[in-house]
Amino acid sequence: MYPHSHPALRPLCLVMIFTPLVLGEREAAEAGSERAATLGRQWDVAVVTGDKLDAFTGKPIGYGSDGSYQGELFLYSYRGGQMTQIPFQLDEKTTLGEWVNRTYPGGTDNVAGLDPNDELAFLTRDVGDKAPAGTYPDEPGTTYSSSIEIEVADAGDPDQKGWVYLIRSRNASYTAGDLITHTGPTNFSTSAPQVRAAGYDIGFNAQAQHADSLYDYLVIKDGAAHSEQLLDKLKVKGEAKVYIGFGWLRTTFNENLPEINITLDGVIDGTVRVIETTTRQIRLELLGVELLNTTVTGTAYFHPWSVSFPLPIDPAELANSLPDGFKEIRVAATIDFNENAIGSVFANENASNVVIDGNPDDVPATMSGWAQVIGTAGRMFIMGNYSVFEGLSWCYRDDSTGTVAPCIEGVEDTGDGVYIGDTGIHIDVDALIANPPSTPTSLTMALYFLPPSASDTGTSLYAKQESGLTITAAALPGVPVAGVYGALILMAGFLYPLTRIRKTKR
Ligand SMILES: [Ca+2]
Ligand SMILES: [Ca+2]
Ligand SMILES: [Ca+2]
Ligand SMILES: [Ca+2]
Repeated sequence: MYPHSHPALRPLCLVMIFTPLVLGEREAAEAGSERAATLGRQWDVAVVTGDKLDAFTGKPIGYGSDGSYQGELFLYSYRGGQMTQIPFQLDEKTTLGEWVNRTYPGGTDNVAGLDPNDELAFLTRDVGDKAPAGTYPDEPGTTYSSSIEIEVADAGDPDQKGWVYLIRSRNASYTAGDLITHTGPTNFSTSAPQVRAAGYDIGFNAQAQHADSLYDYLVIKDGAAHSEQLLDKLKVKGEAKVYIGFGWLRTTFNENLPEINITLDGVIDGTVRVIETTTRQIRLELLGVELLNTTVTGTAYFHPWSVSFPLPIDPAELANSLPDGFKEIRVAATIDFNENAIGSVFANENASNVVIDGNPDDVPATMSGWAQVIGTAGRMFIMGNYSVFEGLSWCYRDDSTGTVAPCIEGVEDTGDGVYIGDTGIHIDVDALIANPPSTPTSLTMALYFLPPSASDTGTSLYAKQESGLTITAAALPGVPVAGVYGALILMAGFLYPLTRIRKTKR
């Protein structure tokens, strides 16, 4: 390593090389005990609404028809003493609260520029240190005018925090990459849409019929390497008592019946999230009589390592909207794997070390806030705000012979016809309606897809989701007037009134 130095001197060379480095680190730690980023969130997307960024209200945040960012606000993280641009996106909502779909079908906000309900999204893993006042990026030829400091803290442990900087520039460009893509199609019946993210690919496989179905394709990625497709499919089973003229009849259904037609209403394909809005037209016919014909609009949020599906369930509203001729409704929504998941291990709050092997297990029906499936192909977590709702229970089936009773008795199983670690929630709609949460809340299910090498567990990830984030923002003073540019600006400031006076005199 040091061919010209005497062997006895080599340790000294090492000391000389490392001393400044060690001192540098110590200085940073001492000077910045409150300034170094400590937020331990690897997998989440943070969202800041425009009302917190009011110093930049009205500033351009638009995207070109090719998806390129055309706005004047850019997001930076301060790390290693430098401002570095990080992946971010700015999504707009209309005054009606509807997403402005810039990818498909394309539209514009009725309030131009940044306004209170527009959203800035970025990755929590990208937060950096607190920057000294007046720190701006050092990019040759790029000028910056002002900055908002955004602090992101773990609401459950406020000592864990980090910062990002939203900085205005008229001539900067977006350089931070794209971590997620919504693949092409806008028609579910003729194509196989997927979301391809840094941590996973999810959607429909090319062979299936899609318009009346649910996802059947999932790959958890580990870096660039793809592992096996893990999903049999997402499934829905249900039962209800239906009044048919002369009395009540128990009927059952799965996701293939009633008739479900999915329409893709809109897509925002950004760099850190994809927002997909769909309408499902649900039609149920029994003995030739149409019993139900309704539409449900849903929005799915795809992030680089997770997907969330907030279901706008207001039990009071649900009670009013149910058709009169229905009662005793139960629904189960589950994720069933294929044989590639065999050997993975399932656990939730009430069961541990449940090996997915196609042999039945004893998993209690007691509700759990989270579940995990961990195997060589990756780590999957299911979690939600289930604890605020009544009437929920856990449903788990592992049985490669197809003989175990389904979560809802008598409902024909879909997909490959066997259960491989089929797991999800069962909702007793009557109990849900009878005991509504004190404030209307969306039932949100989130799925995380992490590489096998991740150390997260259901317990640790769920605790973080439960506590949430506290985000505050503060406008910083403008760029200090300094150097040649400062002199030029000052000169221009003096000359401007003079030129005005001269013109007035003419
Ligand atoms: Ca708006
Ligand atoms: Ca706007
Ligand atoms: Ca994208
Ligand atoms: Ca199956």
